[in-house]
Amino acid sequence: MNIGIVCYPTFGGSGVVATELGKALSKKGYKIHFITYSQPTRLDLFNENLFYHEVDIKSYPLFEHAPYELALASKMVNVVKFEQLDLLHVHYAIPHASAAYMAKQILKEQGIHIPVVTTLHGTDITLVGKDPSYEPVVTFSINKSDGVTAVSEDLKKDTLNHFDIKNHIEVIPNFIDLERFKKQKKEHFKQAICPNGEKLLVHTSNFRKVKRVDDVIRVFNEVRKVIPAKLLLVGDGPERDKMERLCRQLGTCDDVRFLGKLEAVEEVLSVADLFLMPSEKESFGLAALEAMACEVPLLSSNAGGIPELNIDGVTGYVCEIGDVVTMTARALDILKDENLPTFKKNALERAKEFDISKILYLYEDFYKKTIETSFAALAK
Ligand code: GMT
Repeated sequence: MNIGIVCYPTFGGSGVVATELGKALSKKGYKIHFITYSQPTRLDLFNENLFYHEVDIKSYPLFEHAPYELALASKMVNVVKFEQLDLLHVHYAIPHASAAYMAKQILKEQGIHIPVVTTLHGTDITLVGKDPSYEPVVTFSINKSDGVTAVSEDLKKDTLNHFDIKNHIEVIPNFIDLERFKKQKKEHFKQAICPNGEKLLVHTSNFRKVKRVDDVIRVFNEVRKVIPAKLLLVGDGPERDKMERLCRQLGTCDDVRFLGKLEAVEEVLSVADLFLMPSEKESFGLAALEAMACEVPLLSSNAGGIPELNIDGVTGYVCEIGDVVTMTARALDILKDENLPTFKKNALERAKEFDISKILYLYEDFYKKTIETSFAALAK
């Protein structure tokens, strides 16, 4: 099968899921064509089944905003036509689903039928998509997709609650490559960061407001008043400066390190004792799953789909969004020497349930079903 994958090529979760999915499918013999505006960050593997088509967004002094959606739709048309694709799988509704609809209509005029699968990832629904400036197009393009998936039951529910959706939405959760994300022997690294046996707390995100990184820092500040601890913050984004100021204000700078964007995040996770995800919104929480695969328990909020991943009292704790006091108490409970090994073991066991080998076939089945039903509908 020849499949086109469209995604944001950046560090974001949707791009990671799309890229890892494409890589895994290519290893099984599918021909995968990535259609993105730059090389996806996680596209670190090359084989005879992987292809990359760059979307060339031409600008012109007249345009205040370069028309990405048009360049993408045109590229999709050409790739479908010349590479004889069987399916387009677009990740993130805005504007990928609507660009796919336009490409589909252009191809129809040329006698080519291309089934489109849209995967909803979170903010395309819970934040941006709901906004009146996008909502009509999002609703339309979800309804016009031949197949729709969402990464958690909660995201499916949210989509059905906020948009007038006629299509079935299949839930296919995020997945993890346990070959890559596993605890590595990095004791020298731990020794360098925690020379006196301090407990190590880690947070990774794109430092957007919804991630509530300030809660991470506040919880850490309370934890270190009780036990010796260090905090590593991985990633970068709009809130970073503010977070640095908060650390200075709280006097935690000596115990907090901002590491910026990292490719090999699994190396940091390998030495962590606790992962913090206090997000305001989170459709799934892929970053937390990556931590759990490296045997790191999770202290999280109860936002969105996180409780579908983090089992309260087993793999970590789930707390109300913004409840820093309870989060601190729960963090201290996990970090107790008598509790930590069990939480770590449970986190890994839970992560194994999302192993890519268990999720990949759900996408394969969904592709086959979507192609069949869309051609059957065409024949009617
Ligand atoms: O978390 C982000 O801001 C990035 C965002 C994205 O679209 O790249 O991540 C979303 O998709 C991930 C992969 O499906 C999910 O694991 C994240 O939970 C989801 N983020 C939000 O819902 C905020």
